[in-house]
Amino acid sequence: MPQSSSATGGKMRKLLVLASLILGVFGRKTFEGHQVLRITAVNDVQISLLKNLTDHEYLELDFWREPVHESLPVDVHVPSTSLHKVKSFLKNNKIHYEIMIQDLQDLLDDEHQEMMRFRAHQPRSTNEFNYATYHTLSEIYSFIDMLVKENPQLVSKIMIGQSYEGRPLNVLKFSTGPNRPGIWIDTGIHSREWVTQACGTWFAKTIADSYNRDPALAAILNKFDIFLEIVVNPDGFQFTHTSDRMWRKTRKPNPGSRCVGVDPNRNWDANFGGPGSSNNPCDNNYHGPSAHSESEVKAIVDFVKSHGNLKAFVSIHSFSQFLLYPYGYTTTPCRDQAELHNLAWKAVTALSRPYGTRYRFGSVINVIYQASGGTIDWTYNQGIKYSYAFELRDTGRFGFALPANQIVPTAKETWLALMVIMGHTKNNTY
Ligand code: 0X9
Ligand code: ZN
Repeated sequence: MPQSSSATGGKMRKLLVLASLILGVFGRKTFEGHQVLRITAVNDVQISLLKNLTDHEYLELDFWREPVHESLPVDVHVPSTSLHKVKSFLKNNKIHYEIMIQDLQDLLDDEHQEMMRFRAHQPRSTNEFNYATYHTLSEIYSFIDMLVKENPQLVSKIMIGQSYEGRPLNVLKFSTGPNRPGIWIDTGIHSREWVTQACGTWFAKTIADSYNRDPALAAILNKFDIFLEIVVNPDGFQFTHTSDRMWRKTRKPNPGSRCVGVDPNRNWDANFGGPGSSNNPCDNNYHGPSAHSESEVKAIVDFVKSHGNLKAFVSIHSFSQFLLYPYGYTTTPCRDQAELHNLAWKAVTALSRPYGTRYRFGSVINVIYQASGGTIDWTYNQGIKYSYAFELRDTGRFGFALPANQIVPTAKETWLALMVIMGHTKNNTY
């Protein structure tokens, strides 16, 4: 009896190992017991201690907001296996921290359940589409097709390229006449920033519906085409749904490394490879082997160049509640800093109106940190004056796991800021 039970035990163990291997390959990564800590450093010494933490790869730390200087809190997602080590390190160095997210998996379970509640219902039109929940990639692709079908005079779909894994890179074009200058808006370049793709769908619907209702939007659309790419990084987005909700980068393998993916917001030819980007393929800020190495980035580069007449370029991220303009790679102010600053102030003022949401604004390097190879630095240097990046809600309570009930309010307030930027672009383009 004991013998056979231990034999069964051995088999069981083998089965368990096999199951966990299969789960490792095909399953969804769990974040059970993972916490997000908010660390407040009070001086340079503590900041550099925190920066050193990033070198310890075995800790598998995922910085949601990186250590830069004392004025900004550091948010770090810590796996359960590293929690004890990280907390003792902080205590030993008298660095203050608080727990922002007790158990990341609890939040993601809520998010998943909320998505499942609506799963049974397949929308037959963009009116039936639920803007207040998160959607899968295929749901967003169907949404795009429905919107085009419903508004053939106004909306069309352009495929500007293919992702590394072969998915279409779809851009919605809103146009009321030929040969117009263009305004570009993108969401989802970082795949885990789910509120951005969700806002992208809301913006698309709003543009399609408001052309006949909102004179301010009609005035913009009578002069400009609007291009909207809702899922810039579809491979990453798909991966956040199937395997790792916290995936940020592209999904291209890196030869010679076990780590996959490039940070598409470090991959642009604007001081490519400079400070504020990493040459380590395992890093979340890995710049990639060369500028525009990622087909998702190259597709936009080719589009911008071949269009040749984009007047505004707005790239939407989350989180932190910032409105940013160039530069990220240098402290040298950009030529249009005064105008961009003023316009940003007007935009965040409009944004605060419905819910009182407060944004900081300024250049990337001043407001956040030095970042090389970023989108808007490249577009600005291409001559697109109104180049902006948003970091949407929130300021860290939920971070990338923003509850779905905040999607529509976030979209509504952001839309007001976008209208200010687009209106100004219209009034100042000749
Ligand atoms: O690090 C980044 O890429 C951005 N923050 S995020 O948490 N969304 O990843 C900040 C850089 C902002 N600069 C540009 N968007 N160009
Ligand atoms: Zn981002």
